[in-house]
Amino acid sequence: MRALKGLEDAISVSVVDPYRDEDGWQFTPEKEGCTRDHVHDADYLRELYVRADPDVTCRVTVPVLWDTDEDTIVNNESKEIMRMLDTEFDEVADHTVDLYPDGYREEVDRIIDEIYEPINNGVYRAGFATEQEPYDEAVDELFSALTHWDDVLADQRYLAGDRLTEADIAMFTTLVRFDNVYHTHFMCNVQYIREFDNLWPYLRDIYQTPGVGETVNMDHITEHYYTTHPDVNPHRIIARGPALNFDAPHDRDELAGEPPAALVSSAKR
Ligand SMILES: N[C@@H](CCC(=O)N[C@@H](CS)C(=O)NCC(=O)O)C(=O)O
Repeated sequence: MRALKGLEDAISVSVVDPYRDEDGWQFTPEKEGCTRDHVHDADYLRELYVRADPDVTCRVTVPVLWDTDEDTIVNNESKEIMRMLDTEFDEVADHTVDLYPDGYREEVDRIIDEIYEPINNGVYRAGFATEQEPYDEAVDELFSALTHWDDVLADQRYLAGDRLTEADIAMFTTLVRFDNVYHTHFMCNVQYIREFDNLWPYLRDIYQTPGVGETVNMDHITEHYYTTHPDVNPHRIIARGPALNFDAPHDRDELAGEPPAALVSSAKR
């Protein structure tokens, strides 16, 4: 969302080490693709949580949106941060892009809610299940939801119809990790996304939307999941495949709708 809105100059991004040990998220700028903490040069993310609230007892999670004026955490819930970046920063955004447009808002909220439990959270419910029944239930719900959206996407370019919206970003974050991580590490192995007729081209379409693909670091994604959950993968071996070509043509532009004009023109500049 930061890239789609052109907020790179207004909001810096600090990238933690994808490997998280018992001390939690760490800043290791020497490692490929990682950065220092641009705001306070902390070694661990928990230092920032404590700075925001010395009595903090919550889990130390990413992402975090930090307010440099107030010197505190604004929010650590990704869906809410996504909405804030989309709707609250237009004065400092480089692109005139609105992914929560009037006329679509109810539908966008409905879809974000509808995909959260079976899809975004469903992969975690399957992967962290410690009994057969909850695993089966999560996998059933996950694949029936994916099949439903695969059908919907046969006739429309985006989840809410002909416009790219926040709902697509919410779906994208799960789909882009799916075949390399959730399929194998979280045992969501009924089908790969690349085997779905519409979800796979749709995933490539969102990936190829100017600004989006550059934010995906598949090495970080795979290192994080395969090395950080010892209960699930005690030997921390990183599964290698599959090699997906997210840049392959997708032909979704034959359907009604197109990426926001401001993105297309800024990509051509
Ligand atoms: N509600 C949060 C959950 C974030 C979350 O669980 N993040 C994971 C990374 S995938 C994390 O930081 N986990 C660390 C932990 O649970 O200790 C959101 O979706 O933004």
